[in-house]
Amino acid sequence: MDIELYYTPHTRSSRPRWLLEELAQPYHLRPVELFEGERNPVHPLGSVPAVTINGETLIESGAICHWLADRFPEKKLAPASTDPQRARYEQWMFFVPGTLEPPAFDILMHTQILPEKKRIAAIVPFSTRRYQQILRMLSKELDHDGYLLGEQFTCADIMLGTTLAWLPELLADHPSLLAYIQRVTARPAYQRAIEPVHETA
Ligand SMILES: N[C@@H](CCC(=O)N[C@@H](CS)C(=O)NCC(=O)O)C(=O)O
Repeated sequence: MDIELYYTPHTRSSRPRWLLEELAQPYHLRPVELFEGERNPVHPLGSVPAVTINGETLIESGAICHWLADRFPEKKLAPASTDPQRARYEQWMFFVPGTLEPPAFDILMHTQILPEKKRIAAIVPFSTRRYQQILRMLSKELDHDGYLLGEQFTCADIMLGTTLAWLPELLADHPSLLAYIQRVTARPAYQRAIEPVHETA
């Protein structure tokens, strides 16, 4: 399988890069200098990430991860469709982009990313309340030494771990989430996935 990942560090493209490292699947990194104004040439909106797999382009970090994790069942990063854990896996794969991301993204946009004069201050307390409500729920869910599905680390942990890392300062009151983040980011595949980008042939 020939995989090219269009990638900008510190964006949602960390998700497929981390997954590809967990899968030990060779891939070519195609750096996109998004923060310098470059657009992603293979994404219809110019965004990252995108992958091309044997020449076919796929966008949406969640869809890319979901699809890739299923392609390599022997790596156990996604329960099989017949596995009783599959329903919970799907729940978390959709929970992250559907429920956790929106308030986190609004906080980031209106405190860090948008130019100051474009930020809307009133959004921040509203989204912070919602985000903290979700973090309290996740803290209970992860009040143990494992992962979202228990002992088995899965692609859902990549979706969650990358998103919680956007706003580390908001995890301060949630020791179980701090411990979880430390646990998942200590993984060798994560460490490889944050290495500086070198375009590959
Ligand atoms: N839902 C999409 C969001 C893609 C997205 O908005 N990516 C951001 C970086 S995290 C981006 O490229 N922003 C610049 C742009 O879209 O112009 C995904 O998960 O892949």
